[in-house]
Amino acid sequence: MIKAVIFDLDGVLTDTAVYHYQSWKAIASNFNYDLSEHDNEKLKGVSRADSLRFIIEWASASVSSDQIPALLKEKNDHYLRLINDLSQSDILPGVLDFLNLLEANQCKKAVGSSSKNAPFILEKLGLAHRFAAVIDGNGVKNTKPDPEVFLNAAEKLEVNPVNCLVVEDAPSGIQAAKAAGMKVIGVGLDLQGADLCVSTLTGLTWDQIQNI
Ligand code: B16
Ligand code: MG
Repeated sequence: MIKAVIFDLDGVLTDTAVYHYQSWKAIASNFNYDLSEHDNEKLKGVSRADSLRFIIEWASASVSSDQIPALLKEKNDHYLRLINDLSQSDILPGVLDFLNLLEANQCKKAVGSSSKNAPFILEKLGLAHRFAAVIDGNGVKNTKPDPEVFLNAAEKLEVNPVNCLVVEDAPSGIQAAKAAGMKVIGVGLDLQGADLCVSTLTGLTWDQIQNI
């Protein structure tokens, strides 16, 4: 029985992936590396610091450890400029109806995101008040694919992990949810390991959720 749903943020509640991509592309160009969309897929759900590590490795760049904080700040400043105009109109299709469906069935709701900008983005979207718990990149030691973010959310909601359903768009997040012992809906194509794959949350029913 599903008693709680834990939502990933970027790629599930809103599509900020394109802004992460543009910001990382600018950072990668410092290393003369042309970051492809294929590369960017591998960064979805991955923390800011780990994403930078991947890009440095792909670019075979030599970057000293004291340059890292400035690069992370440059990336985030760029990203924050791009998401400054985010609003309720940027909530992905089906999300509001799905939240209403869960509320009508007394199902608990949380956010489990790798993003340190999650509280800011939820405010911009006007969704912050819809979740009983928000666990994000500020509150975990180990980010996805580690299960910590989802286990913390389940603990905060006081729901056993086996009664939790995660909604994710990234392979790292699906791995994290499975490692937490939870069911997963994958939003997007080719999401291996998800119990159910959908292109959007539109039209999902309470029965479907319970029979995942
Ligand atoms: P930030 P999610 C993840 O959010 C993004 O998918 C990933 O691309 C990003 O690098 C990560 O958050 C960290 O984000 O730089 O804002 O702290 O998909 O787990 O909600
Ligand atoms: Mg995501």
